[in-house]
Amino acid sequence: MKHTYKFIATLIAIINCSIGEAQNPIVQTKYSADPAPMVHNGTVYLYTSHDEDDANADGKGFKMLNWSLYTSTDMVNWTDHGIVASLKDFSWAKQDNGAWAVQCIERNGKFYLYCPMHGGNIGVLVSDSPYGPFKDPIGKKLINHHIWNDIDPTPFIDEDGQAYLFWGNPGLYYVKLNKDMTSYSGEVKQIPNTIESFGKREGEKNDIRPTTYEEGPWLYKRNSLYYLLFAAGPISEHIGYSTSKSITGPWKYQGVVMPTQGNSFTNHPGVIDFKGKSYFFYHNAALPGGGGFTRSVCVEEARFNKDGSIVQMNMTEGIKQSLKPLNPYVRTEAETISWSEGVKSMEDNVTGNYITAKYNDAFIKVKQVDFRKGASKFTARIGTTHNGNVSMEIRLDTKDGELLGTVNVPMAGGNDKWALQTIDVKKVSGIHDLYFVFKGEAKTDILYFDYWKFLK
Ligand code: FUB
Repeated sequence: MKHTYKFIATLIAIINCSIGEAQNPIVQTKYSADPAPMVHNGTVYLYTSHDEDDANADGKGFKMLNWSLYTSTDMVNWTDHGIVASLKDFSWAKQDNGAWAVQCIERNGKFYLYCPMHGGNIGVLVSDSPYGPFKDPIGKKLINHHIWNDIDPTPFIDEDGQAYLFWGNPGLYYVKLNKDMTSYSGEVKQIPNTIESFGKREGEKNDIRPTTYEEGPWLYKRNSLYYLLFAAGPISEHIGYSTSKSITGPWKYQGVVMPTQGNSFTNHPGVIDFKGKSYFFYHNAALPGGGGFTRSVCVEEARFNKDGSIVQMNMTEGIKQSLKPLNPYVRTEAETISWSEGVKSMEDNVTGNYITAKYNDAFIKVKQVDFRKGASKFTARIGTTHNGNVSMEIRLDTKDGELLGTVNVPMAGGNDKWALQTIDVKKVSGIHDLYFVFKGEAKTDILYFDYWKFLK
């Protein structure tokens, strides 16, 4: 009963608290962890693991059943594509827990998702699309080296076409993947866990973990130099890194990328180059109700010194400037969000992904929308199960900013029955942050919102 109260209190905290309109964490509509960004055709695909809302309610720590996907083309607005893979995709895996840090990589038009199942080794899924559906092509474990240590796989394809898979806690292991990406040649090798390679561990003497290397390896290459970022100990983790002229080492420890911050006992790195900048992803416990088992992914712009070393970063409010203003004259999913409060993401087989507003005045913000010469109409696919007095206000620049119009939300039915509502709006032009503010007196699920679009 005590746990039930704690769970309910956490849920209330999640949906009622405001932590200010930052850009971090990237996802506010559910907990997310272990960011694994991938750049493909001008879009960032951010795969994450997913901490369930009631994780640790039973005192058993992580509760992780599936993996999610978010995308962005501007680095400030992220579209939720929901759950793209889960333990259920592996017929041979234990189904009750353990969907830890995943990573996706593309090769010859196919997308390979390397999935650790804690206490069950590592499997691989493949799809023709980064959005899935993902299928298990081999029907068995890909890596079966050590039942507990086989976690946090990170794939990497070098310029000569050789692919590698690194992984592991407390040791760092690797194999050379074959061109099919679903098998490997040769033995599993271990990167020697030396102080030269990973730095001396501070604090307690730890024979199993003599260095700062803990888990969460991430491979990245820049100007012919290989970088290995990793979650570093002692707990609570910070992010450290090493470099090498060869992917198989020897690696040289280079120091701290991000110190211990953010109230989660884990952290987890991911690095990409995108549209001329570099970005560093990580996680913390910043959302209301957040903690070591209820984490949230964040991103910072990464900078390098002239000698190639990484400029150390702190956890901040995040990326403020969009890389490309959003076009409001094409259909935009309601789950494309730069910031939200009181909103939960939903998905089903009929509608796909959509959002629900949990209380009066819940809102979403879409950053840097370019209305150009002007919009005069607005249309939304929306609905509610409540009769009367449910509406959505469209406002500019702040949650209480200029009111462009109000959509009355009809009682369309449930979240599988929708209405397409079109209204006249006040003439608007130029670039603005756009707010949708949800109004209604119901105790929960005030309305459902699928997509929107402005008309000139
Ligand atoms: O999310 C579960 C585990 O926590 C990951 O596999 C580790 O990297 C740590 O973030």
